[in-house]
Amino acid sequence: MIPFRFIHAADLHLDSPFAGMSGVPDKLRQHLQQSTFAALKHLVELAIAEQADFIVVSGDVYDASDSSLRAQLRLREAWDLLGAHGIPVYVIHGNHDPLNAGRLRLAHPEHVMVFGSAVESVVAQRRSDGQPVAVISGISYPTSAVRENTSLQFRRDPSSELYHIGLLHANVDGQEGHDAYSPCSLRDLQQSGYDYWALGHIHKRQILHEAPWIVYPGNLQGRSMKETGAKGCYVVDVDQYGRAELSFRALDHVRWLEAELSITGLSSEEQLRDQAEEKLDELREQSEGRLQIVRFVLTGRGPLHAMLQTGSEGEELIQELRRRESRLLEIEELGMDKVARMVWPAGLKVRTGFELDREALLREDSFLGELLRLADSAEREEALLEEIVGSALSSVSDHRRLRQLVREMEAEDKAALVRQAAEMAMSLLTEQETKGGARR
Ligand SMILES: [Mn+2]
Repeated sequence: MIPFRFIHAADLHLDSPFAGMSGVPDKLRQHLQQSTFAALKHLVELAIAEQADFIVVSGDVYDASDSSLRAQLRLREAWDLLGAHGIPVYVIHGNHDPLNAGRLRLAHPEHVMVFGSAVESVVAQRRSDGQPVAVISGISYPTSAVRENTSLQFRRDPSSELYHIGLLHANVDGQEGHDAYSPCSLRDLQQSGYDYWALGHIHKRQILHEAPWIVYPGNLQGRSMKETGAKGCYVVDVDQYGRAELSFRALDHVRWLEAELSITGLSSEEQLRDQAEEKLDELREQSEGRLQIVRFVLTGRGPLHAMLQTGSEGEELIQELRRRESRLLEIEELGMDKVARMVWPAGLKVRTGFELDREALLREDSFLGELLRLADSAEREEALLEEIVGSALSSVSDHRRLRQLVREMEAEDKAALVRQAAEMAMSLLTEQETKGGARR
């Protein structure tokens, strides 16, 4: 086999509207609305820099079937730039941008192959010498809802020694949160004889199987709090033995994330605000030039818990933090970069608990009291600590590396584990009792 390199991307959702973001400054909204285009630009730049032999795009190029002219023109611009660098693109359409969509039919440049509504196969070449390296097969959605298992239509060419790549926009094994379009099982794909399934549709990045590779790269740009973390594509290197190596590359222009903030040990709202501001500044340091949108998840237990139950206090905190972030927009010296330096607080999730009287619980004649007393003793008696940690971690003893890690743990680390477990048990058990009604 001849070594080659390709890029696998999916779910570009170009020109996503980002509706429903309330209280966002105009500049930030514009930045958001540009984000899917910026991510596409990053994809093109990456392909050029990495000298990829080709790119595969596994559906949902556009966000809406009546995609804007703007989206089509920007895509064309990106394809043209790739064409100028001699990089072919293989594309399928998905449920968001089916073939029957009412968009204008811009002719595709020659180096862009768009698959039709029945499985087609083409041979891709290595750019440096034109040698054939892979068979690429794909199928597009003719309409927005495909209910049959189209993966069964893919057939490996038995006479071909080339690496086989299948492009499919599908829900494998009925993953939640996405329509069950083009439903198929992992087994269907494993048994197909294909070497790499370039999937799209599920926006969460995941490698379902290695050799054959069954891969969702996730979408190129997160679009809401449901799509947190780094978003991008995979660069895939196939070596002379047909072994692939995948490397994820972040391409997102805006990043959505959740940040945990503990109220344990805090006694005033002012302290909570200070902690939140510190967290925002910490995130800003790691921004790498990306606008970040963050939702705080408040955890821990303490006096602030009761205050946070009213709802309005949390909302006021968020407003206060937004006001502080908005001030960045007024600093002229930052120029165009100021939006990218923002860490916008999108909201608050309250997962806190009321303060517990640990001392009283320790004296209590109950399961929880017994459990806390045991945890406390374990901190003082090494043999007991070893016994508890040993039995709790027995399930990892089959794994050589994990077993080694457990063996290397200091007594202090083990005690911390037991302490954490006791805290967690305390939270879970008391919460259950509170939900269930009367607490004795
Ligand atoms: Mn999609």
